[in-house]
Amino acid sequence: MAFKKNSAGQWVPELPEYQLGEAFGAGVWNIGPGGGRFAPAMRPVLSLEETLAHLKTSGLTHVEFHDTEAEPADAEKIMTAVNNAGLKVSMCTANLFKRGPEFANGNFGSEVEHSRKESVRRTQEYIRTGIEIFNAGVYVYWNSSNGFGGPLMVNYKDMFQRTADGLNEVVAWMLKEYGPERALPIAIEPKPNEPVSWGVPADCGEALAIIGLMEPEYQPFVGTNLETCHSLMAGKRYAAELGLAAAAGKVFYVHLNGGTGLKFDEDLAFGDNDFGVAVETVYTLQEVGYNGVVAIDVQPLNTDTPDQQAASLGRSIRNFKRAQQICTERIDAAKLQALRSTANRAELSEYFVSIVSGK
Ligand code: 3MF
Ligand code: MG
Repeated sequence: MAFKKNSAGQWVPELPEYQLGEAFGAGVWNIGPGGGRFAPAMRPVLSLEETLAHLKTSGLTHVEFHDTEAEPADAEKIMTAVNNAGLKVSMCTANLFKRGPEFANGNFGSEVEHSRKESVRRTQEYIRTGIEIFNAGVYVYWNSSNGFGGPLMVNYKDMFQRTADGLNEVVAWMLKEYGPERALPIAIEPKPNEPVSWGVPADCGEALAIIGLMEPEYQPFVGTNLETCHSLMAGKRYAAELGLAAAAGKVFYVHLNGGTGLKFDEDLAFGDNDFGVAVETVYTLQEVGYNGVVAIDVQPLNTDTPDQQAASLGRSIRNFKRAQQICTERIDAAKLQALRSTANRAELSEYFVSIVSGK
């Protein structure tokens, strides 16, 4: 994508423009055999073409790749398959977590110089792929193993600054190689833990703080990609995190899914377990004026059969559209604002439940 200067002469991202709910994206990793440390694979491995076909028939318009699913050297060939499937690439992201031991101890913020250098190199390489081959909308930096595992394992002050410095180095390179007009918006995806005990940045606030530690000239090129479950894991309300990022002009992308409380990263379908969160999320996306791709980051349920490979994705989209219809048909913005101004929480709760329940 690109950046343009606003009337105040500041660089702002030219994000893909859609009607909210017109464009949905998902990573190829959202479909597949499943399985992990505590469950076996439940479904057959699919080819790229089969995966893309499942995405398309589930209502997706865009696809996301890690550089481990779409290596730079294979990107041209893969982009042909994406075009043949009638999809576009909304996001690309270097896998700085499941590639090798070099990232076991973090990435941009690591105490290990080789890890920092390799993180920057992999990120630059995939931003190049995203600009030159995928024509991606954004690049996402998920903190993943960046953080610390226990007492005094890192110099805390340096870790935060190093994470900002890694982003400085990537943005400086990107602007030199492509200029602002071709630069790819970089969205930080914060997560408080997993795979590391304390992830950095843990939430939206820390992501914005790290952007604030960057060189001022590079800050406009970095924003956020907030994920529902990650906010839940951080003990935050997702819609409030969206509001914070929006107040800073930093909602570059979103990852929606669902969870059942302060637990692990469940990556459940959006709206499945707390439809009220879905309604509040959609209304807040409307309130902050988000009109980019709505990306879904979910995992199949371990009971999903081979023909239910993309069931969580399709249900997430249907739940988003259900929530959107409720927002359109049942929320009177003026009445809600009037209730907010009275700070009458009983009335506000009554109104919200009447909206969600339709009663
Ligand atoms: C981890 C995630 C990741 C990131 C992905 C893109 C596998 O909890 O959510 O999904 O979204 O790596 O950065
Ligand atoms: Mg995610």
